[in-house]
Amino acid sequence: MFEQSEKLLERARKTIPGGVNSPVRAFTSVGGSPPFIESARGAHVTDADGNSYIDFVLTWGPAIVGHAHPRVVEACQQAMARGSSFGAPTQLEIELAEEIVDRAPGADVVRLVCSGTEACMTAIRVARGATGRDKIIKFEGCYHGHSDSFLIAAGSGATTLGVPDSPGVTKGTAQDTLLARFNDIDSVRELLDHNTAEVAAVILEPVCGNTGCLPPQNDFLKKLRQLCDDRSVVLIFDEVMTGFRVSHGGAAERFGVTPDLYTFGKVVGGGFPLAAYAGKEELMRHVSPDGPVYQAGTLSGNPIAVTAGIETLKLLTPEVYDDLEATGNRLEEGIKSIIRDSSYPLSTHRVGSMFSLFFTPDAPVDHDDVKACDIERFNQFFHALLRRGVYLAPSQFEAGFLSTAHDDALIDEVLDKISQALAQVF
Ligand code: KE4
Repeated sequence: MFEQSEKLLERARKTIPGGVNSPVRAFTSVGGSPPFIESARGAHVTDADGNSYIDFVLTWGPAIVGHAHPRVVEACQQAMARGSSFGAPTQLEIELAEEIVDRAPGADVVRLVCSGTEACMTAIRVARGATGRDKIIKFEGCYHGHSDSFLIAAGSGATTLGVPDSPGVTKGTAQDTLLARFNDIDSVRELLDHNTAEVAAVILEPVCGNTGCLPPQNDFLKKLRQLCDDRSVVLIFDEVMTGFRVSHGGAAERFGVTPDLYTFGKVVGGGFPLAAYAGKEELMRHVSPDGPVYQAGTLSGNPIAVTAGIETLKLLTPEVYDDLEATGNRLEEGIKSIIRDSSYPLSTHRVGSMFSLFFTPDAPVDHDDVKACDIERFNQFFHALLRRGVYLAPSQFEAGFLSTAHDDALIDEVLDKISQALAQVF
């Protein structure tokens, strides 16, 4: 079933770390070797052995209108014929910036970059530059890309400083990152009390997507907003995953809480290397050349990527979000029905068109809960589904995504395969 992919992996390992250009693709956590994908269209991807899969990874979120949407392909082909990059301002960048400002509550100014990592790295630089403070608070289980300030593990005590979570990250960097617990407002307040006036920003995924899909609970975002206001701390929503996915205006619109700064990625680039940071005028005017906070990029605002982003957002009308909500609900209700009928120790979370099936009976509230899942059984389930032609994210700690190409028939087919795969592993 995977002969060609296995050969390609062996060859790839010779010249690329782990044979992949991003670690999660290597299937390290689920075991086995990854299918090498050759093409994708709509809700399906096809690998080097000709196996076709219903795709719930959607290149980790961007393919919300399905892979290779004809409107996006056509627009990018035309843009390519006009030249791929100019290193100069273009009207297209204004159009995308205006669309982001129009959608994201409280966003006045936008800077386009090439990756979510770049967006998040710069957003905290803006907060630090604007406040003159060094420390940031992030949350265990939230991922904001691979810049040093975010590759940090929790210190020994609840209020101790962070420690490096990767070789190459310095202790000095780690000490400026504090770790709180998602959905636990007291853990944030405690860090702020112990680090009075040193904290520039709190950054979080408003809906976690990097420890499975974990929604905010008990008005967590509203309480966080109030706490940041009370302490004059910048609140940053990392909406690289949720932005323009969980609603027309992202999580900020869905949950009615406006951050001071945003980061966007994935959907906003329509599958091309494009991301953005954005936010309030008084903060974003600190960014060079308006202000002294430096950030730059050769391919920032690249016309092909911007074209893909614009075309994707044009397709994402309010009605389309209603359709995505209905598709997500169909999948969620189907999974809940399987859990009810089988009594398997499973639970699920969904926010809009992102979801997770957790191998624990009580729906997780935070990262610790997800770490307590039956990971081994998830891994068996993952492979049982893959062999049935359903491609979930290869980790219990990732979220699944739906697109406009996932119609009811596909959802019903997948629910049947989920039932079969669960029966195989329990
Ligand atoms: P990139 O640098 O990978 O474009 O974005 C980093 C990032 C920032 N913020 C959030 C909320 C994110 O989810 C991400 C990247 N997400 C992962 C998937 N969990 C990308 C997949 C990968 O690392 O290969």
